[in-house]
Amino acid sequence: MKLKSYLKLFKISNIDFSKKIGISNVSLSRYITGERLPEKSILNKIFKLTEGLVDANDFFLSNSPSHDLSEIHKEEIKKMIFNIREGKLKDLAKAITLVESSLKLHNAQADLLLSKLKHNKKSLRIGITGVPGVGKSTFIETFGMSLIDLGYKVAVLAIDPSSKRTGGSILGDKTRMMKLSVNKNAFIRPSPSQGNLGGVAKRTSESIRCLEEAGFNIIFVETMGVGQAETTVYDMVDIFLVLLLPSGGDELQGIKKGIIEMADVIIINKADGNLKNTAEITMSEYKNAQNMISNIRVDISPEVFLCSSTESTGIKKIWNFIKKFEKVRRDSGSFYKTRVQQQTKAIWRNISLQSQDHIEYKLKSKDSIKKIIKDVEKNNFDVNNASRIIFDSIFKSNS
Ligand SMILES: Nc1nc2c(ncn2[C@@H]2O[C@H](COP(=O)(O)OP(=O)(O)OP(=O)(O)O)[C@@H](O)[C@H]2O)c(=O)[nH]1
Ligand SMILES: [Mg+2]
Repeated sequence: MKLKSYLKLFKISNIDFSKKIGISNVSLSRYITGERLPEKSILNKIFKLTEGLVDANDFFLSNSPSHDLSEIHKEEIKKMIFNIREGKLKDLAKAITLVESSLKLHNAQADLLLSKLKHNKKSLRIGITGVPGVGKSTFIETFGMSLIDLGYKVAVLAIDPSSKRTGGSILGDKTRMMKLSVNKNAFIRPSPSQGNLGGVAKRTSESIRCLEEAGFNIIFVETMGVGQAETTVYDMVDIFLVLLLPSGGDELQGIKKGIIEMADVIIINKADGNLKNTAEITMSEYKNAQNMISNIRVDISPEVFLCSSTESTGIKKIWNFIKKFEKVRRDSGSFYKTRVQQQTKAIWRNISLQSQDHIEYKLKSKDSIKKIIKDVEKNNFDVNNASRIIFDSIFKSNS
């Protein structure tokens, strides 16, 4: 990063910094403005002092990949934020499109947008998982409508990197959530159609922030309970609901091992018609199998409920428990603490994502790297040395 940005970020004055590296304040200012280039020994000192955050390239290369937005683009974002706060859904949709986009300009605009959003401490983020067809969308429709009746604003996002959802995500979600999709207090955004799980997850957490800025106070994140996406969703929500079918154990239902242990609420859905009895048996099985349910949250234990999303039964009890869960965790401080921990996890998730992109798009196409790999293939070079050289070219640092 540029030295100027470093000093600003760490709130270090020019005078203090110049003293630390043993130069005059005037010289430092010249390095910062680019009027002069620091010599090797000074560069070394700056590198060490900033733990590698500021290196020689930051002085010798002009503004690396330009993230500078024109005034028009900045103005556009300002207006967008204003409109989002006014509750204009068109601007909200545009903001989410920016966040989901992979275009460089959009990324820069999204960065600016996200930097201006407040941290919403009042919203409740609810993760919902379960095998395809268990009734997640139908549950969200019924539950969401009852929350709107209570005065909440409800948003729905879906995470599914594979896009193998029944009926295609847009059509599937909107037809399963007919009433919500036309309600002015609801907003449904189907899963971004492509990308790896990490990428989809990053865009989902950023979309959550946009939704909260627009005043949506209940955010549902729907995901299928068969893949790896659940832990990712778990790390971006406040409470995690697992929907089950009225039959057998979770393994029989094809739900991934470990997901039940993550549940804050287990819901046996489709407890209606001739499945009602089976649903009751399934519920008592789960209630009695407390040892199957580990207690991740220290302040409140998970509970099991029956529900029919089509007949709208059991919804109230579930909401009461969710409210209790929220209150207990807010009172104990763990609610917000978990959000903070989730942010830290998100930082590392984003970094590993960017590293993957860097390797994929920048590194693999370099002629020098291609040559090293060819040499390894021809047995002229060993794997260990080759990986070391490539690794060093990513992380050029003494540390
Ligand atoms: N009898 C009964 N049927 C239900 C209930 N909830 C959902 N269904 C039906 O189950 C089918 C699947 O419902 P969805 O809500 O699309 O299920 P989903 O879990 O969102 O499915 P995917 O998004 O494909 O993973 C639909 O035909 C629903 O009408 C319920 O409580 N009772
Ligand atoms: Mg669905």
